[in-house]
Amino acid sequence: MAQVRTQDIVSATPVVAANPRAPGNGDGRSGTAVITRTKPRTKRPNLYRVLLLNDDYTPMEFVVHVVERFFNKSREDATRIMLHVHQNGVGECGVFTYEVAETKVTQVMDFARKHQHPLQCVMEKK
Ligand code: TYC
Repeated sequence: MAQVRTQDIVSATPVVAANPRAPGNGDGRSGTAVITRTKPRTKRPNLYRVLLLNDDYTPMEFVVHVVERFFNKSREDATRIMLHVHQNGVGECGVFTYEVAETKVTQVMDFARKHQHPLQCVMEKK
């Protein structure tokens, strides 16, 4: 039996309730025990790419601004991403958990609509 380290106990799910009818021994405790799972079970979140789609009308400078503003990219990285989308039709701005990706898409779409540009932003499960 491997040593139990408290930092490995990631779930308090009882997996065994030992000997529930054990007689009391006068110590005031019930005579039951709960064994918790000790195997580290890390579960990775599902990840989503946030993509920009090319169109013929949104100004390049607007797209660069969007990538800087909502994806925290430098002007140089934002320009590279914009040019990649312009030349390839689609490009990745970042990879996020579901709720963060959804928020980015909504922010970009709202901002584009407010400025009357047809820019499209979508998310795609990795
Ligand atoms: N194709 C656009 C233009 O020539 C620029 C552009 C780039 C638009 C990226 C959208 O996601 C986009 N003005």
